Amino acid sequence: MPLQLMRRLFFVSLLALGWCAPRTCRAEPPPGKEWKLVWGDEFDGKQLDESKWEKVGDGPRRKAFWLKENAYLDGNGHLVIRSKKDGERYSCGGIRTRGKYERRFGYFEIRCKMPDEVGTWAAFWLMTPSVRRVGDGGKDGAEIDIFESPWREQDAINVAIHWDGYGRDHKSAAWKIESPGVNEDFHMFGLHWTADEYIFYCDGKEVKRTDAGGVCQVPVYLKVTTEIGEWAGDISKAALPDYFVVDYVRVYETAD
Ligand SMILES: [Ca+2]
Repeated sequence: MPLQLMRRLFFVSLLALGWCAPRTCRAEPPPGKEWKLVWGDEFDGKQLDESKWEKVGDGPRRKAFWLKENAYLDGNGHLVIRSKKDGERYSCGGIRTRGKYERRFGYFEIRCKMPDEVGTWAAFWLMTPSVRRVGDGGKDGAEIDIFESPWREQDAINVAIHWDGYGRDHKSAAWKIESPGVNEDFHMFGLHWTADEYIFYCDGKEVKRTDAGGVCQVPVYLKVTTEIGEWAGDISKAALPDYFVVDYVRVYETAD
């Protein structure tokens, strides 16, 4: 068979299997509803849009630091969150919409590529100060982890809900979700949050449905971060700098 024909057959079969190029692969919100894009950031341009986001830091975070300088755009349509070591100090960073964009309910999605090294975990999460209110479960405020990725050497992510603070009364529900290939290339992680339940998605596929804690009924802000901590393994074994790369964050609501 001529080489050209073989190549063509190869790509045709990839298309038949649903393969698409990383930059052009676009998820849609869950089927069965009419969705409207109401907020988002494609991270185009050279400067982070600070009308939408605030950089976290500068300050200690767990045993490392969050520094503003570690969150920046690469000029090619991506947010980059860097983890690095200066002398003995490890740092990483992130962005959040606190005081700039807060909402309840809807479909929240990120498309991103994990860091390469052990010791850092990437996350897309929703947060509100009222997560600290004890009583009334998570209805009066919850931390909703759309995905956390502490496992460089396992094909899995974590999804979780936390409520009633982080002290004596802290409660949480978490699930380890098997996700083949999650540490390679770009992937989409989504949450459909209604008044009655949370539905988590990975690459457009439902992976968890829950109302743990009682579903949060108050507005939250969005956070995209990297953290350094033992949960993610031993940072001293990491080749730094390392990068968490985000293609977009989008929020949809039902048209009705
Ligand atoms: Ca509560």
